[in-house]
Amino acid sequence: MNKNQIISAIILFAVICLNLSIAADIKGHVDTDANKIKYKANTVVYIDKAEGNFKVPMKNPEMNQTKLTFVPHVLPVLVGTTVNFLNNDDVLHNVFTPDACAGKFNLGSWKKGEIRSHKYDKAGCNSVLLCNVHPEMEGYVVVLQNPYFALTDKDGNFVIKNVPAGKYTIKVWNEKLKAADQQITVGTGKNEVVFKIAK
Ligand SMILES: [Cu+2]
Repeated sequence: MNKNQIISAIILFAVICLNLSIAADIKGHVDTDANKIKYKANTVVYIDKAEGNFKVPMKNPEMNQTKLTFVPHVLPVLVGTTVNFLNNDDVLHNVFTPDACAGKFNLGSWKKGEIRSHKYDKAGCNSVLLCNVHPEMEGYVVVLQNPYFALTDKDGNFVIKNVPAGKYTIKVWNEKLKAADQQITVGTGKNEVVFKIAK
């Protein structure tokens, strides 16, 4: 390499490093009408599509059956993730879903302290979880194409961490309510989004 080639290579390397390092958090909240504030929590906010090869978490996320409820009520996961279903109650529980995109599985019934698992391999699948022992039990698994998602807290606040710079469509999923998609350019400005969720 001559001197110019070396300088070019150094500049190229610096530009690549700079690009890789530009990532930002997207912050915001969901708003709704006063009679629907309970739906502010458990809303999934997510980047619709992002490029990259994403790794599922080393440790399988857990969906618990505790005091006759699914905890968390809503579990967002990256496509390819295996979810562990753990019974924490003294009674038998079952887990099944009638949703085709999740494979209409029925894991059977099992007792306290035991875990059964299911792998979610279809992005865009929003599936309900039910228990055939307790018809009132209901939970959800939301399967996403990329790891840039967050679940709102009880006040509707969320933070999506470390989103690479770029233009994205950002969406919400809620068990009952909807909101219009929005466009966001990460890497410039404040990276804040407010969604109004409604019927
Ligand atoms: Cu049950």
